[in-house]
Amino acid sequence: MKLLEGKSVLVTGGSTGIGRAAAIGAAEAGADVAINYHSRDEDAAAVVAAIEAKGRRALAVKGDVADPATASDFIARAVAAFGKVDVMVSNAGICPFHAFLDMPVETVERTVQVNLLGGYFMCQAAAQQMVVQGHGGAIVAVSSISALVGGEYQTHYTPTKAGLHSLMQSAAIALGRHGIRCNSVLPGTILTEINKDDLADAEKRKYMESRVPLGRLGQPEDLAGPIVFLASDMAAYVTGAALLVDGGAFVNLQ
Ligand code: RM4
Repeated sequence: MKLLEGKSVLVTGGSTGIGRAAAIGAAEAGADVAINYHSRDEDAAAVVAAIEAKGRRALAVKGDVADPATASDFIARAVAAFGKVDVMVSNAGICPFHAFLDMPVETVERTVQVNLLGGYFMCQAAAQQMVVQGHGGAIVAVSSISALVGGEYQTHYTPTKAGLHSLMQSAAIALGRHGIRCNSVLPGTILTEINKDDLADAEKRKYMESRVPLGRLGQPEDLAGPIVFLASDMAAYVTGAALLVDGGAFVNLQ
């Protein structure tokens, strides 16, 4: 029996990076998977093909998570395709690295809208559907090590990741009576589109690598197992929790 056999799993920001790895990992674990994506049509189609190649049903729905209507549309389309929503992986996020003192207003607003409000609307819409279905569910937010530590060029971003972590804690309380579990993963530095430019600086990349006890930066696939676990019945008594997936970076201070 696979961990997510027969489940309907939704992933936001599913065309690349951690979202893509979570979507394919969920399909490998036996789930039908719907992805939301913002703009990369070809990448989204490739994820759909990868899921179908595993013998599972797949759906890609385009939309900007900053718009609350995207969440209701995504849920409705997934229900039309698979009949239900069992798991929401709220992953879509941006991090336009920028200094604090001259951070443009639009950059702050967009980052909060996508990362925090987008996550809020998606999790809320998924929870509403799960409550109607009446058989519980699981929500996994892709927060970050940045929920716990700062970043000089991430003053707009770290509060959104702390916010997602906090959202899972409050939602765990609000939804426990419905059998809906809410947890977050806190990835460290994972090599994806979000930090490609930032890590193009060879010195910075080397420094970041040197901070990781396991000796390497993360790959998106490093998140698939932890996300599938939290989404699955193996984590039936886990809610309101946050799981660092950072190669040990967070504890490596002294
Ligand atoms: C993470 C952490 C990583 C960075 C990403 C964008 O939380 O700060 O180092 O690459 O955010």
